[in-house]
Amino acid sequence: MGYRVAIVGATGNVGREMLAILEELNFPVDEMHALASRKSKGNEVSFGEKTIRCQDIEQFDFSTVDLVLMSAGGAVSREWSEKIGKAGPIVIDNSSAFRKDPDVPLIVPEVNPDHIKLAKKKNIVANPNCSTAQLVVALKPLHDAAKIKRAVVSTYQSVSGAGKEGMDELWNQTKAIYGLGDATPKKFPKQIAFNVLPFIGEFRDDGYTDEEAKMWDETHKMLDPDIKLTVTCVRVPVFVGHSEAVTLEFERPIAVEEARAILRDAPGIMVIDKHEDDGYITPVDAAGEHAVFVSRIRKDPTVEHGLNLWVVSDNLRKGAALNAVQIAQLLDEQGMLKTASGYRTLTVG
Ligand code: 11C
Repeated sequence: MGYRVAIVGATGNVGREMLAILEELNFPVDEMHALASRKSKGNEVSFGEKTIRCQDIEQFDFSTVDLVLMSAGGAVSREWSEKIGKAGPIVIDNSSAFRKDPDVPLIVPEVNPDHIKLAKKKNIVANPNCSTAQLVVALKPLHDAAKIKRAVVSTYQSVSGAGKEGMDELWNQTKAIYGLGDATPKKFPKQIAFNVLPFIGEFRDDGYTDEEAKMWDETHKMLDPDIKLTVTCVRVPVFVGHSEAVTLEFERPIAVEEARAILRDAPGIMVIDKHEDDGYITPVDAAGEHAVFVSRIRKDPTVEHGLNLWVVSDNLRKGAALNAVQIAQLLDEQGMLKTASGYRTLTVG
């Protein structure tokens, strides 16, 4: 017996990945519904061998499903997620709408699976921002080992973080710059092709962007509010895969070899760290993969107990769709998801 699942935003970059990953990981699905706004109604998406036609969210009866994966942006989540939760199913929400809500758990299963019980409060679980998800997977085992006091993070974020329109803009501008069309920026505030933009999201009054603030707010909620974290988020002309240069200062000594061994043993992490041409990871290598990759592990000699890392992951997968499906698996393991005929057997205590 499997679950009746609906995906809101099924035609977007992340919605399509959610469908693919539910299938790849054999998540027990009995019924799949693809939902979208009225303008995408009737569009088709694939789920395994099946083709599913998108239904209008306004016309859908959410009391007929067990699990809803939301990935249609903050405005749709703010309008719908609480209503859907009250109708019965558990909502895994990929937007920023509920991440700071104290009654909603924000979950990366490798980091804070114990927070999942809070999902009962509103029937909503929040999925973190892509750049935070990969960061906390890498920080958690090192924090457990030597307690991180301060982290300095610079991101190199791909255009797919800004959705299909972001990918189209990089593609079209790249062609246009070679004389095949209009290179005027539309999705991004400045030209992204052959360029680097030190700005993602919206400016706040303090000069940081909301993307930067999400990274410290979410890290504090999931991992430890005492970690001092400062961030610069940068958009780069890469289609898929976010990269992060991470500088860490620890309370206790931690050697490079020890950190490498800890990361190698940690869930969800793949260490690729050799001092040779092919001994590090790039976003092109990480695209389509499930792991958070860590390379370039080095001592930072400018502080007492410091390390530098390079962290890369597929932002559409671990940064969004994969993490959402892993949350669904966690809810299933914890016996927190109902099927049409009651709760499935508990598989984990
Ligand atoms: C980006 N990280 O790369 C953003 C996209 O809060 O879920 C994800 C925004 C979010 O543009």
